[in-house]
Amino acid sequence: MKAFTIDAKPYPYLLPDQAPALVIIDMQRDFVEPGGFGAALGNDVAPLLAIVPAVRRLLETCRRLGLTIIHTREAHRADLADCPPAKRARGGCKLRIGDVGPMGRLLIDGEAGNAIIPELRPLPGEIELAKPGKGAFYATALHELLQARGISHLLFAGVTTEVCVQTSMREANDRGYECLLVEDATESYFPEFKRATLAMLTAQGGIVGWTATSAQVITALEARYE
Ligand code: TIU
Repeated sequence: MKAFTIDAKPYPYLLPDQAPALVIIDMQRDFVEPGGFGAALGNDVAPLLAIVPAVRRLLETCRRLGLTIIHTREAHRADLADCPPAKRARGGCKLRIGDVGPMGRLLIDGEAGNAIIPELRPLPGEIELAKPGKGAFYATALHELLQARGISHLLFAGVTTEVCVQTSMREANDRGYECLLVEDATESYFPEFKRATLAMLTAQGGIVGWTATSAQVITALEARYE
């Protein structure tokens, strides 16, 4: 039988019988729109909005092919019980996690700014996970949800490349998942950090995993699971 692979770096990524899950990290208004947490940290959010069409194409393909889809949000409880004081204090910004910004309380579950952007809003049946950390496995049920579905391969997209995406991919790698980051479906506030992250994940024979473009991923997924 033909082996189906994604043309990826540093070498082809083998697609298993049990399709990978798509994990979209933190495409929430807090990071992608002006007036959110990302902007409060002093960042220009415009580069992050630019990846939305690529993430959307990937999401639509995975939906059509029936893949498991996971959307995460970096979110804290309204009472901040799950936000370490050190995380809240970090950066010494005027607006901190839990403070009221133009889109409601920053990084608080249920606030307007915490919602996933409308273009990528989860559909019924897709998993939406609030996560209190940078990594998607920390203090969430993600590992158990994936294990229950027999999923061993993860395709990552979302923001930001070197913070929540990279942390989540490293957590997944340590738990035994075969991880691929979709290059044009992830972005950083710092272009040089994105470049460095893609390079370090795939260096040393794919020490953390693989990267490929959304076009390469979509072509291979359609060939394998259509
Ligand atoms: N600041 C930054 O680059 N990222 C975060 O704080 N969270 C995520 O990456 N989602």
